[in-house]
Amino acid sequence: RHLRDLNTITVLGFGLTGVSCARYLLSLGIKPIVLDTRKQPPGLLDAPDVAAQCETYFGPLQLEHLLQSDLLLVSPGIDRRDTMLDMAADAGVEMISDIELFAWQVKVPVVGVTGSNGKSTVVELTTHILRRCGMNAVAAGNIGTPVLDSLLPDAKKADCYVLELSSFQLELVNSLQLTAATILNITSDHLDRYDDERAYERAKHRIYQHTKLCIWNRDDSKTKPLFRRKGMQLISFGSTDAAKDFGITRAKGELALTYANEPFIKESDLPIQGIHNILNVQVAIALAQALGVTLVEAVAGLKGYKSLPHRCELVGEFEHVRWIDDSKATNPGATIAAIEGLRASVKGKLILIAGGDAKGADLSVLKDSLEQVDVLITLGRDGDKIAEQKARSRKVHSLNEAVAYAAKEATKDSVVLLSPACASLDMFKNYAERGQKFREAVEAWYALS
Ligand code: UMA
Ligand code: ADP
Repeated sequence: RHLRDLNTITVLGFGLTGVSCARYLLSLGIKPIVLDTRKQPPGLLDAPDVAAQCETYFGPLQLEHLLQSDLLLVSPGIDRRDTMLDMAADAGVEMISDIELFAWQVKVPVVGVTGSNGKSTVVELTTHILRRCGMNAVAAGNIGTPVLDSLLPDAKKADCYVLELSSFQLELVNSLQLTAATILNITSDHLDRYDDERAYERAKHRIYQHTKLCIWNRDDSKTKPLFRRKGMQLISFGSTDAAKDFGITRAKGELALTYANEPFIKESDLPIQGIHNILNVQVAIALAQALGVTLVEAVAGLKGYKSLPHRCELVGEFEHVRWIDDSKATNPGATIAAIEGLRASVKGKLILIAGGDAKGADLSVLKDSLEQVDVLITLGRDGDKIAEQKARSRKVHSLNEAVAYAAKEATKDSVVLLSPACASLDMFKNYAERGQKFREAVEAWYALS
């Protein structure tokens, strides 16, 4: 595609993605129009130099700005169902995400990761393996670095990309050619942005459109490609053993990962623990193999990987109580994985702190897992809906209050788990701030008591 042939390119949204789109276009000598519904979008503060070089309109959208565009680059935070966007689409304005523009321009192999949970872990782990195998792999996308930043003239040279792709980004992708891609799992999330679960699933499945090797989860049949296009290959992963694919075997009381029924590494030798992380490792190895690394090299490449913060991260052990920050659990699926993964190793009580903005999710799916929790503490906008799933619970209004109550309830060898099953935006800037405030509250409690 020749971007220079288009008269007017409009960037919709001026957050991380919008800034990167505008900066990339400017680097090609194209001056875009930039719109954002917010009067003071973050890009104004973060990239005043970029704003100064573009034609900008901030505040309520105006249809005429959309209609005069030949191409609209839509940020993921913008709801595609917006009436004004519908009208522009009906009028023939082409709409794409930054990922699609990246797909038009990229020259090296790309692998992609989507799913309700585990995306960032798999992207980081795959990138770690590839780098240890000597490749200049670059991680980008929903993980936090917009993809177009990685194509700027002064960006680090990449010989392959590992992309984290959200359902929002995939909605407006049509020609992304992936060497390999995975949908890790599909559980309820983002129902504030989709008419129903099916619409969310369909957005995720767009990742397989032009993918050579689709890596799907045998434990979650929703992840299997719905169509098999010519030349498409499939490989699966999962928690059972499998003849041709990745699996798990249980021998002498210990779990081991298998490929084609052959064990190749024990769980205790992995850098991250828990069944959900074993699945994440299987996928990272499969993605690395698709980019030319052998199984033996990929396994060696796992060494030295450090898990990301706020994903079942140990804050500390104080007076025989372990405090775990799983603030990144922003949907019920992640919280279920944390409870199931931890329960067996907790000798005392398992105390859960949950609640926040549920984004329209059905929280009743938590019911069975909450049976395994000894004390439930709820907070935030949808905390009461979680409390309804268990006979007894304690409602609090802040993380400080939650920590104080948990500390009083905790007995020797208990675990206090912050795994909210909800987004943080009702009370915090983001999940990272929520995790940090939790850590500070725990440290302050033990400093004072
Ligand atoms: N917004 C407006 N008006 C606008 C544009 C945006 O009100 O005109 C609001 C949105 O409703 C949203 C917020 O601004 O609440 C941010 O939206 P954005 O599109 O400007 O977001 P970016 O700053 O570009 O960040 C996005 C991803 N955010 C979202 O999809 C909401 C980031 O993922 C991603 O790291 C970044 O692009 C780079 O690719 C974050 C995220 O929360 C981590 N993703 C969701 C998730 O993981 O669950 C999908
Ligand atoms: P994402 O980028 O999809 O949000 P992360 O790797 O950041 O995924 O992890 C988010 C949450 O999901 C954390 O609470 C983590 O413990 C949990 N998690 C990680 N991998 C999986 C998995 N394969 N299945 C279910 N939950 C997972």
